[in-house]
This record gives sequence, structure tokens and C-alpha cells, in this order.
Amino acid sequence: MADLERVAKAMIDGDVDLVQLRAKRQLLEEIVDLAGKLHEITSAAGVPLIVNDHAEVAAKVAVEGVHLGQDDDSLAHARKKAGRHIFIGKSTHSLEQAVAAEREGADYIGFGPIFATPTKPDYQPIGQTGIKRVHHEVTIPIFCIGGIKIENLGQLIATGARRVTIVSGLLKASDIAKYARACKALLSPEV
Ligand code: 3NM
Repeated sequence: MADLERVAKAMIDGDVDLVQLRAKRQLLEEIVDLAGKLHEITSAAGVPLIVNDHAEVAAKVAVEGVHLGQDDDSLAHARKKAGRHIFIGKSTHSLEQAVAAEREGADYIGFGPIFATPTKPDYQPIGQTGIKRVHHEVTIPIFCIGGIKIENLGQLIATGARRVTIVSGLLKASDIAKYARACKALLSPEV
């Protein structure tokens, strides 16, 4: 937990817009526990916390949202499980899935993996070519994800990306807050 707390605080210090708890190996009770502790930190900073996969966590902890994979609950089922209004996002891996997720009622989508990534090794990267098209066809917020680092963020933005989710780039950064701030500066340059 100490590490989770340190990382979350550094991300918030780096001005991230959202924090997502991705706990793939933990039991549901452990995720509820982690989400509760993390939410104390994020809510104090006014940063929404999104929990992966398990909408029932939202029935127990005041998280702001849940993120679903293609094989998780349907949007409708997840909303029922949460039992209150929350943001629900969905991972999509093609233009078709992206359009379908919006139609299903998702509040936002993840779109990727853009690049090959050890964080999600079993997925074929979809590359940058679909980014412009998905932004044309889908109106809800789109978070590009997968292999995104500060080094390739500029080219991704040039291709049309507006929002990104970064996992290992942030977690492996020697200064997480500084890394996040540098990414934000590229995404929302002051005019
Ligand atoms: N979901 P990193 S790609 C968790 O395409 C995840 O839905 C993806 O991690 C998707 O920033 C991905 O370390 C991995 O590459 C993102």
C-alpha cells in the first residue's frame, strides 16, 4: 500500500486528470480495500478514481468510475451492479468495437494497444492509422493506450490523439510527477 500511495500522490502531483486502479491479480475484497484507500487520496485532490473490471466495487467504495474490458460485464449490467451514477468506460481494440461501445452507452473508451506493450502482451498493436478515423466516428472521449511514452506522444498527438492512458511509462519514470507534467504539457499546451 505504501507504494500505491506514493505512486498515486506523485501522479496527482503531476496533474493527471484521472487515476485508474488496475489490479489484475487481486481478489475482489482486496480490490475493494485498495480502492477505498486510494480513493481517500484521489478524492482529497479532486481527481476521479476509476476501478478496472469490477462494477461491484462502486457499490462499496465511492469511486467515480469503472473501466470494463471487452470480456467483462455489459454496460447495462455494470450500471446495475454499481447501483448509482458512475462513469463507465470500455476498452476497445478496433474502430468497430469503439463505435459499438459508444452505442452501448459507454461514457468514454480506451483505444489500443496503439503500440506493442509488455503491459498487455497478448494483444496485436493496432498502430496509429486508425486514430484519426476513430476521432471522426466516435464522439465520447477517447483515451489512446498501449506503449505510449513521452518519446512517442508528440507524434501520436500529431496523428489526432487528444487523451492518453500511460501505465509503464509513468510507473517506471524516475520522477513520476515530472513525467506526468511533461506529458500534460504536450497534450494541453498553453496558448
Ligand atoms: N490496455 P503501457 S493496452 C492496460 O489496448 C492496457 O486496451 C490496453 O500499458 C488496451 O502504458 C494496455 O505500459 C497496456 O503500455 C498499457
